[in-house]
Amino acid sequence: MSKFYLTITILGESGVGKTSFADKVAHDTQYHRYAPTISPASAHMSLQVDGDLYELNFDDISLTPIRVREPGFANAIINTAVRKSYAVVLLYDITSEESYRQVTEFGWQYLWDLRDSGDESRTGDYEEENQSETRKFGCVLVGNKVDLVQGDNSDKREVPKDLAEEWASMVGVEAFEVDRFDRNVLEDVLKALIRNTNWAKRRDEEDNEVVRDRQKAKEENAEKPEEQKRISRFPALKRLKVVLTSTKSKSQRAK
Ligand SMILES: Nc1nc2c(ncn2[C@@H]2O[C@H](COP(=O)(O)OP(=O)(O)OP(=O)(O)O)[C@@H](O)[C@H]2O)c(=O)[nH]1
Ligand SMILES: [Mg+2]
Repeated sequence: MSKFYLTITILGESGVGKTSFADKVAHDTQYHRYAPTISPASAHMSLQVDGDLYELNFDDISLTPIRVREPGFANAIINTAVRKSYAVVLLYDITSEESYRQVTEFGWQYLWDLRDSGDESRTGDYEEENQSETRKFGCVLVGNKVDLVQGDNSDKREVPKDLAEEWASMVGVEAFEVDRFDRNVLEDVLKALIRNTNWAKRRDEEDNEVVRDRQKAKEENAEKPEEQKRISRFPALKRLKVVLTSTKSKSQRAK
């Protein structure tokens, strides 16, 4: 069994239940009183997935102060944490359409903008580092507080389940609905996230391999004499050269 370290970023508007999610799944505790998190809060847990052991660390990060550019908010630290993250939970509250819209529009854009602008390598928490060209990440879309729309309270739902599922499948992630009372469902979310993260990491490795191969070919090519360079740029030239040489020697023999 291999052991991996992974930091999971929980991203969403203030009050959607980021801290509650991490506390419930990591410590099986629930806080009923709302205490806004003022800096990235952390929780830890171990989870076995597909025969491997994952040591998980949670960073919960509120989108609201980033979005409204709250004065004094440590954006540089947050940006670096988000840019380096391999695994992201996009969390919204299913009783708040606004929280869904912000996380799927502003939050999604924010994640990709950081990757497009980031020039530093992500160190992540995976054991094998050196991911200088990595930019993909694992992700799940999670609607929280499903307990609030049960039975007679169904009219409190502001985000239809199929709307979220449609968006999720459009961007290639899985969608879930959870609440802070059912820890098993939260674990299922994490397992799906870890699998998606491993998939993203494999795609990154393949991309990196292509980049390395191209670089190697370029370097090798730079050392070759001019004629060989032309041939390696246009492999058809090599075949043509063989044909011409054999035609030439045939016609010489015929003479
Ligand atoms: N009914 C219900 N309430 C929840 C659930 N999850 C969180 N809450 C409540 O929602 C409020 C906000 O939860 P937090 O976990 O503090 O939210 P947060 O996203 O960490 O908020 P910030 O730290 O301000 O960004 C608290 O009153 C929680 O008790 C849930 O699944 N169901
Ligand atoms: Mg919080």
